[in-house]
Amino acid sequence: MSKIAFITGVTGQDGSYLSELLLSKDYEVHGMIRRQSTNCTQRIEHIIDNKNFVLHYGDMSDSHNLTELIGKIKPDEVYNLAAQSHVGTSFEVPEYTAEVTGVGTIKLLEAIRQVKPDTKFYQASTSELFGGIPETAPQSEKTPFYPKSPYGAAKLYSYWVTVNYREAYNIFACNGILFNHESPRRGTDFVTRKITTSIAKIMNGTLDKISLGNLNAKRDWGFAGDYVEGMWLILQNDKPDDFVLATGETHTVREFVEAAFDEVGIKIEWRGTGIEEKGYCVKTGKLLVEVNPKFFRPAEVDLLLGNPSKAENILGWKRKTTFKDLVKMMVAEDLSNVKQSYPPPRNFPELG
Ligand code: NAP
Ligand code: G4F
Repeated sequence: MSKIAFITGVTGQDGSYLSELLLSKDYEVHGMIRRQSTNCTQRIEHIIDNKNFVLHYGDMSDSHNLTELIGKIKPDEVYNLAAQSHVGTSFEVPEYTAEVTGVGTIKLLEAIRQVKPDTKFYQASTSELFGGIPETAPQSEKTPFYPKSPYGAAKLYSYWVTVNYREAYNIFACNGILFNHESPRRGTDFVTRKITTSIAKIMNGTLDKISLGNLNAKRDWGFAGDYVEGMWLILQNDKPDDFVLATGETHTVREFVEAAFDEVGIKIEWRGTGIEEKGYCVKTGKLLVEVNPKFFRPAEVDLLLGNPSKAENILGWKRKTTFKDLVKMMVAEDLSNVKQSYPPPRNFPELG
């Protein structure tokens, strides 16, 4: 009998990679999608006709719908990936973020408790829980939490209700505390993909320069494809537990910019400081990167650097993709997207 998985957030970056992974392991994969007026299935288009892949309409704000889906699907494993996942946007829609990214989790856990309590539950927790306090780096499962955004605070609630349902009701409920993971499928309003899509447009002649916020922020960036394997391993462990998944390496946004331009043969020279800092092409002197304070956040997470030792020792998980290979993969894919389509794809990095 193949196992049955239910994924919320199946149309997102991680949902698409996780679906592929589980289908390759002969799972029957059920995914929840939101009804939208435009197509939201871009990332799963290639698997939508797979006979073991089933989509259901739903929303994290609708507890009746979640309860009905758990009853109908009777999943062995639930992966709760749905969220308003953009940290900057969470300052603009804090209440909505709390509702979906926070309270949505307890709606799903309650559905499991009431309808099918032997379901294994994975919660997409995040390094944003740590708040990037420099003295605490590298951050592990033992590092105290200090979220710095409505998103982080909503995820903190979800983290604790996951632990609580494990302790109170004996549900196999686990947190994956994942550090930033990226890919060619990353939303274009996150900084890495904003940089790589913008570089593709610059090379195509349809954009002059990239406007960014805080260039000094440091992130522990890995490849999403590696991280979904970790999610699956967390639910295959012999007991429910919480795990950090990270690379153990950190880079500034500035370093990501340099590495991405390097892939198209452009060396960046930085001049000026603070909001006057600008990046120029060493060869031509052309202005390619500027700072725009509109992308600063009301509170910032300065430094994320994870310690994945527990996952490495207990689950045998390890990231495979290096920082350089991740950047290479993302730039190459965006360059080929721009070449393939005319007019160039419309995305909205200016909102990120
Ligand atoms: P993503 O690309 O933004 O995907 C989010 C998913 O959630 C999308 O499928 C979205 O659907 C869905 N969603 C949003 N609001 C919803 C609602 N009200 N009801 C149902 N579905 C809803 O995020 P991701 O990068 O794949 O991340 C997956 C999860 O891991 C998220 O919970 C995120 O917070 C967490 N996380 C991510 C990272 C990272 O670096 N990527 C690190 C740690 C934790 P639409 O397509 O319809 O918008
Ligand atoms: O790419 P970001 O928007 O990702 P952030 O805030 O780290 O959050 C992501 O990772 C979390 C895990 O740690 C997830 F939980 C969360 O769901 C999401 O996937 O920003 C990264 C850094 C920030 O410090 C931001 O201030 O880049 C800085 N940044 C500088 N300029 C920018 C920009 N971020 C964005 N989005 N856009 C900019 O123009």
